Order: sequence, then structure tokens, then C-alpha cells
Amino acid sequence: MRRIVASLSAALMLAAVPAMAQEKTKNPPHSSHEGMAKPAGAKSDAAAIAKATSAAPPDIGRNAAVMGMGADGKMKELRAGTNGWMCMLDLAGDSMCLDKEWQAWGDAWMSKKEPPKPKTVGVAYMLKGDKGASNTDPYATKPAADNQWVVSGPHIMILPTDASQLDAYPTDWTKGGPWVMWKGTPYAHIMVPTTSMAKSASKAPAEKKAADKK
Ligand SMILES: [Cu+2]
Repeated sequence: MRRIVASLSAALMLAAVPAMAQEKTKNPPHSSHEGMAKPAGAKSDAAAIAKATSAAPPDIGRNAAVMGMGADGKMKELRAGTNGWMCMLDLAGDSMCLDKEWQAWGDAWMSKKEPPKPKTVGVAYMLKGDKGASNTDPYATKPAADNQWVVSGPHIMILPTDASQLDAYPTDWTKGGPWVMWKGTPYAHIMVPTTSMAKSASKAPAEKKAADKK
């Protein structure tokens, strides 16, 4: 299953490469450039770096380390960083930039271990939004009637130093303000939308209603 997910998202990432590469071309696009063949590896790495770092403000993304998926489906460092931040593309192709606390959290989440208690408040950027996540199940990969699937626009994610600090926030994301994702799990964190959540708000409650009728 894991393998299928990995190869599927690798395919999605590859599909996104030509568009990204063109977007990030510094020179105006000439027809001769567009027809020019480049080594596939270099082209996709550059595109992956551009996409991953776009999740953070430019001043952070510029100097961040970048992780992406290699041809073998494993995560590898595409570029070293100098500012302690790490930007990456996850299996779904969503981009995010994580500080040190979030990097430790991410390692724990990927290996299904208890994350270390953050020493300082952790901050992560997902300024390009995501393709969706369950608000209750940290490992759900697709919407289900009972898993509160939420598609988020641009947002910031906060890891408090003490889990009890999560209690002041709702789990309802439809109001447009901060909410807690994955409450009651070791991976609970605060989602802070930076634009309207209207798109996901109209979708999620309808799914929930359908589930309640059964
Ligand atoms: Cu996020």
C-alpha cells in the first residue's frame, strides 16, 4: 500500500514538473528554450526545490534545506540549507517548510513514533495550502464519511510546547479561524489559515451530514 501511494505521488509530482519548470524560468520563454531537452533529473530537482520552497516566505525558502522524493520513492536531500529550515514535498505533493521542532515532529510522524516535546513553539508554513487531510486521522490518505476530510488553503501550523495549550482551540475548521488538527493524538497541532477557508467549509459539513444519516 505504502509503495502504491509513493509511486502514485511520484507520478503526480512528475506531472507537475513541466508547468513548474516553466513558471520558474528566469528568461522569457523562447520557443528554442521550450524545445530544448534537459537532463530529467536536474529539471525535476529544480522544479521540486522551487515548489517546496514556495510554501514559506521567500526569505526563509531561499536558504532552506530541501527534501524531495528520489526516483526510488525515498526522501532525499535535494539541496543543503543554511538557516535551519527544511522545505519538502510530501507524498501527496504538498509543499511545506518546517522549523527544527516541526522537523523532529515530522520524523516521528513518518516513523509512527511519539514526537519529542517541543523546546520552543514550533512553526511550519504551508502557504500554498494542501490537497486535503483528515482532521481526525493522522494517516488517512483519502476522504471517508467519518474522517472529517478538510482541504486547507494557505496556512501556518503551530506546535505548542505543552499539549494542554491546544485546549483553548476548537476542532471546527469551518469558522475560518485557528483550529486543532489530530486532537487527542501525539501529532495534534494548531492550524492557522491565512486566507478564507470557504472552499473546504462548504464541502466538509455536507460529508459529515451524509454520514450522520446512516
Ligand atoms: Cu498543514
